[in-house]
Amino acid sequence: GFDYPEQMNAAVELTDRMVEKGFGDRTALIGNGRRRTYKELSDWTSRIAHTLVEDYGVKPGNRVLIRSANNPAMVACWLAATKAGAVVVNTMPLLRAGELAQIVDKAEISLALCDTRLMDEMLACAKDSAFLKRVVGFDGTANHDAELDRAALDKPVRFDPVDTGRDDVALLGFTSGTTGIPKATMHFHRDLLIIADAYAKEVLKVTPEDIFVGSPPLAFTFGLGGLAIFPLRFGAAATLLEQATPPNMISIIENYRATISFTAPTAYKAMLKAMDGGADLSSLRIAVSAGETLPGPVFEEWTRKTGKPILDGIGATEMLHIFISNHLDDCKPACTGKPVGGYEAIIVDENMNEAPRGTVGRLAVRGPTGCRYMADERQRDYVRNGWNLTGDSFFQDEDGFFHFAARSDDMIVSAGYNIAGPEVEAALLSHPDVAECAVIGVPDPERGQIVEAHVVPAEGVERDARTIKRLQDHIKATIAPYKYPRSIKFTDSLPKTQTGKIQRFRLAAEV
Ligand code: 3SK
Repeated sequence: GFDYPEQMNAAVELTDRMVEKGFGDRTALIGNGRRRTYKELSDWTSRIAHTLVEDYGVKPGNRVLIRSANNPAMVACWLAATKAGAVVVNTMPLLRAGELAQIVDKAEISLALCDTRLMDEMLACAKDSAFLKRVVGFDGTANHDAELDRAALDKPVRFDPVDTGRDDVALLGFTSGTTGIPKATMHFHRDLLIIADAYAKEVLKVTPEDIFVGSPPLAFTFGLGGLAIFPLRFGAAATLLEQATPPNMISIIENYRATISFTAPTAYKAMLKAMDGGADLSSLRIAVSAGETLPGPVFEEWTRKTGKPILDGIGATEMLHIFISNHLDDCKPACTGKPVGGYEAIIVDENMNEAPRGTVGRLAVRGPTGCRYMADERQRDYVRNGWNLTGDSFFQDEDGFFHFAARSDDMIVSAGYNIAGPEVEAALLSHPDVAECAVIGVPDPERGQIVEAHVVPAEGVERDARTIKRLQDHIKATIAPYKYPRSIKFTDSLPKTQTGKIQRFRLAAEV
């Protein structure tokens, strides 16, 4: 089990406690051209916590929104608000006023901390808000030159812990999923530590020598865990990139000799290409992939070139982080792995009966970090007997490994055949003409649905009938021929959520 004192605060554990444990002089965060030690982070977050309480009247349980790209100041604001006992909602920098307003209303946000470079949409959201009373700017660069920074400057570096308990809500994770309607899940102080003490300890085996790099926004719990909680829990260092493009990640890996990366399959594909051009990724000891299922060809090429596997995993905002993962010493290609210690996963049919091994069904998970929706009706529909019903179809093989089949709504039924769109996508991605793709089902008078592929071609590839024929032949030769896309459309880019998930429903709606 995961045993924490009844009275505890996750942010104190990740900052002040790390200084007490002797990590004070070690690097905690690297970003915007600066390094900050654990002692500096502890002092910084205490000063901001004082400011939140004394200048802005934050009380335990108040909801505080943070709006920023990934940078050390965002981490400091999140930790400080958590230290002050607030319930934090981290938000993506690309959200517009209307999207922010949905979150503000749902979470009843009273205070927003916003990088001054991102103020316009935040202020537009605040203008007509019934809840949001105050927006305070912070400097996301290293200059400390904004209202919050100035107010924090002369505050004490010691902050006496407020009265938070291990089962008090510390974080609201918002998920737009692929439907676009935001829903909030509640996470306790203890949950923030459990994801480190479960997944990060067991799978990543983090040591203080590790240096983390990655692309997921801190506003997505995948990023908050991978780029803040995991490094800070073990005295390691996190590098934070406001623009986490593959070239930027590569230069961080090369310059800082980063050891653990968190990103999605598309970025690993781009990194593989960069390796051909001489990029040195040899410092990486673990590459974590999640958010989208990892295509077999990307796994195989990575393993061939680096001698190490990419560890595919599946997580959910509802569960806070990854709950099924491949392990370094127990890893199968083209599959998602086995449940992380403390979590259970089963495959169920529509009546919640457990499906036999090898049968595709809905993935259900339960574990110590979820799932608690803020709206009761979702809890009733998506959480049954403590099992969180995910939106994914999986099957479990005879060795206990879980294999992704499709998002439950990505299953295409064509002429009576069940076709998993992602399987066709993986086959397309194994062809050098394809840079990115998404496969959907479109209505067809004869077959009910046909498979349609939207393809971003690789550089220099003609968008013509010959390429279409080449790709169709490739699919027929790679997987069961009935799965081949009868329609292939070329596009410059695919619609994605801000966390990088392809929004197939948008392609389907356009069709
Ligand atoms: O797989 C995901 O989408 C995910 C969601 C939240 C946290 C972590 C992960 C990997």
